[in-house]
Amino acid sequence: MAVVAGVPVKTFTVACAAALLTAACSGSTPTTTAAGPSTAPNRGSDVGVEYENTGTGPMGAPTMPRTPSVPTEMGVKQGNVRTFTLTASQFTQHIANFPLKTATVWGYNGSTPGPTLIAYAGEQIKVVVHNKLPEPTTMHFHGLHQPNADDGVSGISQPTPIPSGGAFDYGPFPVGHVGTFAYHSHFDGAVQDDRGLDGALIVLPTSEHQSVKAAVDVVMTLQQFDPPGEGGLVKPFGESGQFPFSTINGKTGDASRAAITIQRGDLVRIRIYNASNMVHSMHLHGHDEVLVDKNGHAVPAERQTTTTVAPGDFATIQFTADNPGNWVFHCHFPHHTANKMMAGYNGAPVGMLRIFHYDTAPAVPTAYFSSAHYASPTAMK
Ligand SMILES: [Cu+2]
Repeated sequence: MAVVAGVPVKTFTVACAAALLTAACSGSTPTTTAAGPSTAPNRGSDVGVEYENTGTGPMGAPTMPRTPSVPTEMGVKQGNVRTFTLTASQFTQHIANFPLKTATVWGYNGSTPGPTLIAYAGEQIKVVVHNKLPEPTTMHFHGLHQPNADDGVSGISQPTPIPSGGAFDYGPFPVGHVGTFAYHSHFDGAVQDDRGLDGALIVLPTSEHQSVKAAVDVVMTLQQFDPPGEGGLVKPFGESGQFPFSTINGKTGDASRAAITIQRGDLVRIRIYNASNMVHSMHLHGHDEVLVDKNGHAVPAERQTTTTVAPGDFATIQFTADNPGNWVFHCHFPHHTANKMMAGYNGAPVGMLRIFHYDTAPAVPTAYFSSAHYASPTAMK
């Protein structure tokens, strides 16, 4: 049983039983009469000056980010409020090709990471979370400047977590400045986060200088899992301490089914969110990767060969596509590129890796995206 600030929070199992009908508990049911837009101070309301003031020339719409293997969710816009609905539950997901294919995970709307939420600077967001997990949960908005009551820390800013079967409305609150952010559970995190309750949240500018507009904008959430066997429920940290399956967007490289196609001359943007327990060192072959943004704020452009991303960090890197071919982008810890830890699985050579494929280059061998990869004597190992 989880205990937060001395309070055994798992005792709340039914939404607002009569004995629990307190103001805090009433907030655990779906509401249609939520308070109006927050007037709380919001340090993030300096709507994205960094991005919007970078570059020169005409302004235009930004490129819509895409998250390979993961849905994009724009929510429903009414007035200035964009409402997202997320359901936390347990399900089976294709995470790898070898030596197992599926694992039982926790996520949102049937995906781990959950859908990438897209909002625009200047908007307010509201997130309705339904809990279909077997235990309580909460949602925290990571990197945003939400009001304290919407921070989702069980037992502190959210006295009563969302009970199993319940729901909770977070916001509306100002989404703040442009950048790459995230959402994740803040209840029993060493279980819930490690089972997959996380996702990316992107705040776009309404317009940006076209000279800095990316032709391709991809979101990559880094995760690691320890399934006990085919289809099994992934182990939380306390049971495991080992995370032998290193993934991007919930899949090993081969399980992603497709390379990311780019064209010569493209400016390619990669938004990285590290939702795992470990540092990753993300490396692109054949190009300089340029760090342009850390944790939602632009940084002086820095050319580098690897980008170190700590747990909970965001980093945005870019590269100019000037070297046609099929190029891998991967964590440079060898046991994360492959799937191997001190204990657990051994022999799954493709982990936290994706391929950028120029449209003029030979196709990536189809065997790479299937179990046949492992039988090939020339496969990457
Ligand atoms: Cu790594």
